[in-house]
Amino acid sequence: MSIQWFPGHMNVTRKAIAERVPDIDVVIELLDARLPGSSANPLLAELTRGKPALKVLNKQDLADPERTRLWLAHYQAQVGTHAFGLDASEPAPAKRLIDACRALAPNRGGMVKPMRVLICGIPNVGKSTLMNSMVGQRSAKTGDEPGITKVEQKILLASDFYLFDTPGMLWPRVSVIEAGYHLAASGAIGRNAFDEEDVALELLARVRGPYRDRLEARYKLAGLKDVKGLDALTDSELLELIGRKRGGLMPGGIVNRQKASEIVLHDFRSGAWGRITLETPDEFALWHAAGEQREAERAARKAARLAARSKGSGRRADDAGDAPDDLDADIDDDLDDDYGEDDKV
Ligand SMILES: Nc1nc2c(ncn2[C@@H]2O[C@H](COP(=O)(O)OP(=O)(O)OP(=O)(O)O)[C@@H](O)[C@H]2O)c(=O)[nH]1
Ligand SMILES: [Mg+2]
Repeated sequence: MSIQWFPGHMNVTRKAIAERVPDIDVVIELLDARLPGSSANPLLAELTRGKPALKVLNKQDLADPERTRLWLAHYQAQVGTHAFGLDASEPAPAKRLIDACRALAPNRGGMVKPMRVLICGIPNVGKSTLMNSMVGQRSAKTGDEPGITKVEQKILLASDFYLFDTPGMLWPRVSVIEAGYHLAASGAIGRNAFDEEDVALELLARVRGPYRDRLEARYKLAGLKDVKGLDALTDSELLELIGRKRGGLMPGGIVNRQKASEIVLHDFRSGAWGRITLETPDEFALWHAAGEQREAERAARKAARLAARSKGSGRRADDAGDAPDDLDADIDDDLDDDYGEDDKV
């Protein structure tokens, strides 16, 4: 099942960014250093195409330094892309960022041609925190949940330098399934739009290989006598064990899987497992290719269905205005693709 979250206010943000972009000199896209590939918004890439851009891997303090190096090298190798790691809550690196903006748009500056910088990225990635640290004061509201910033905010950094903070935005179809889980795990997706247990299980599956020692240390799993070895546990059994260890028990000794899942998500988000990154550039490239393939197959299925239907009714496949039964079939098809046959309601 894939996780999707594109509520109406994000569509409003999309339009607002599209309107603002012509007047922008540099775009700063904040990525989450724990999930750089998954947090790169393809919709933003489209909206800001052609503008000098800086990719900032934020929350670096929570990410695996080794993997951050891989991602920075990956982005630096791309023509026209400038990337660097940052911990948005620290004031010092803000100066680096301001200098980088000035270098990208050297013809801007002074009262007549002030620099205009747009800060954008997924919800909860730290846009407002970064803006505050660049300005050197708490101008924008921040908070540890997605959707804190509701409307674009313009702030004067210096008399010749404006910053625009934008509300977090995702994209309508997250075709990389792993990306949906990683976004949910990071706190970028509204809590009603995903199942915590699904996400916790996927998260455990992702980290138990490369970061096994962290899980063992956090939940004191090494050398347990009463359970089979950690490697022999399924993800579901591992979740139960964590619930048991962390007091997630209900009467009768049954593990409260919801509570166990919340513990797992909280521990990841707060950095209690140590510095972890969920994906490498190579892994993400494979997931991305699989996502593209799925999208292509989906588009082909839809085209074939429309062609068959228009043949039956004598209408052209690209006729505008589907009949109600066509619409139902389209929605059914989307549900099958997004949620699988079994999950359809
Ligand atoms: N550890 C860590 N936490 C950070 C960093 N940057 C931001 N945060 C925290 O992440 C949370 C979200 O920060 P915001 O600045 O509100 O994020 P935003 O991108 O503006 O979020 P929306 O406006 O909801 O889209 C807050 O709890 C911040 O304190 C960072 O570099 N490291
Ligand atoms: Mg914000």
